[in-house]
Amino acid sequence: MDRNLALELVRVTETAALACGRYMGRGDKIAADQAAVDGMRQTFATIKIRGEVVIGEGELDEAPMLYIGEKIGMYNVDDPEVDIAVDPLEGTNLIAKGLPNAIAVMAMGPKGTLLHAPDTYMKKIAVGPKAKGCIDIKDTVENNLMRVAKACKKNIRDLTMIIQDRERHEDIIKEARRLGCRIKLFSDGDVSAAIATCFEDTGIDIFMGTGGAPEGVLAAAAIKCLGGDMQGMISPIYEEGFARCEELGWTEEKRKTVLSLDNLVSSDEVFFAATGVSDGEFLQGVRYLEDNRATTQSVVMRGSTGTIRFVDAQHKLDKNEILIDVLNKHK
Ligand code: VTB
Repeated sequence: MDRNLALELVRVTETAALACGRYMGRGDKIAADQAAVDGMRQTFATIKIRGEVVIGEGELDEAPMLYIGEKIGMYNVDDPEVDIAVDPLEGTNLIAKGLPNAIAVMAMGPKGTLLHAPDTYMKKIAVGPKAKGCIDIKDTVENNLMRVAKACKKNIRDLTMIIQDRERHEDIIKEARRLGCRIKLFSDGDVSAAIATCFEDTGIDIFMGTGGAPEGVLAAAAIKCLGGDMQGMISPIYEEGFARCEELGWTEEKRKTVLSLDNLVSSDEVFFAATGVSDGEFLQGVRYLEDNRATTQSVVMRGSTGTIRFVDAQHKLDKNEILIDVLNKHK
C-alpha cells in the first residue's frame, strides 16, 4: 500500500475532530458524534482507496453514514482494497462533558485483515513493547502483574494500571489494590487508554478490563504499529449482546478463543490515525483561535515500517471546502 496514505488518513481524523470539537462541554453527545461522522465521511471520499467499513457507526438501519459494509473512498480501479475501522468520536460522553481523552480515530488494513468484531463487549489486556509476550488474559491479575513488573524491571507497586471505572471491574481493581499496584481509573474512552500503555511518557504500564469489542480492534491496530501487545476475548454482558453474537456466528465455543494481536489485526500493513478532540494522555485537543484558525494534534502510524508521526497542524476553517460545509451544518 502507498506509504503516503498515512498522511492522507490524518486528514480524515483531523476533520472529524475539528467538526466535533465545537461541541465540547455542550452536553449534546449525539450532535457531537454526528459532526464527527460528517467530517470523517466527507474526507474519506477524497482518499485513493477502495474501502469497506468493517467497524463503524452500526448497521445500515442504525446509521446513514459509515455503516458496516459501506463502500468508501475514491474507488478508482487501481486503488487498494482495504478494510476500514472508524470511531469518528471515541468518547461521546467525554466531549459532551468537556472531559479529557476524546479522540477521532480510524484504522485501515488490506481487505480481510481487521477482525469484524461484533457490536458487543470484549475482555481486553494490553501492554507496551517492554512487556510484549508477558500477558495472558486467562491468567490471574497477580500473575500478569508479576510478569509485566519483571519485564519493566519494576516492582508491582511501581506499575500503573489503567482501567475503566465500572462495577464489572470491581474484582480486578480489588486485586490490583491488594497487590499495591497504582491505578488510574477513567470514565470513558478505552481506545486511548489501551494505546497509552505503548507511550512511555504516559507512565501507564498495563490496561485491563472489558469495553467495546469494535474499540478493541482499533486499539489493536495502534498497538501493533507501536510494538506493544494485546489480547481480547469477545464477552457480551447484556442479553442483546449474546443474541447478536449467536446471530454473527460468535458461538459460546468461539467466544472461549483468546484473540491475539494478530487475530485482531492480521497484517503488518496496517495504518492507524487519531486526532485529539479534548486534551488526552498522548494528544492535545482542538484549539480554536482568532482569524478562523484552529490547531490539532494527531498521531499517524504505519505497521509495516513502524513509523510513528505526531502531526501538529494549523487549519484555516474558512478556506477548506469540507470544513466550511461541515462547520456550517454544525454550529
Ligand atoms: C466501552 C468503551 C468505550 O464506552 O464501549 C464503553 O470501549 C461502554 O461501556 O471506549 P459501558 O457500556 O460500560 O458504558 C466507551 O468508554 C466510550 O465509547
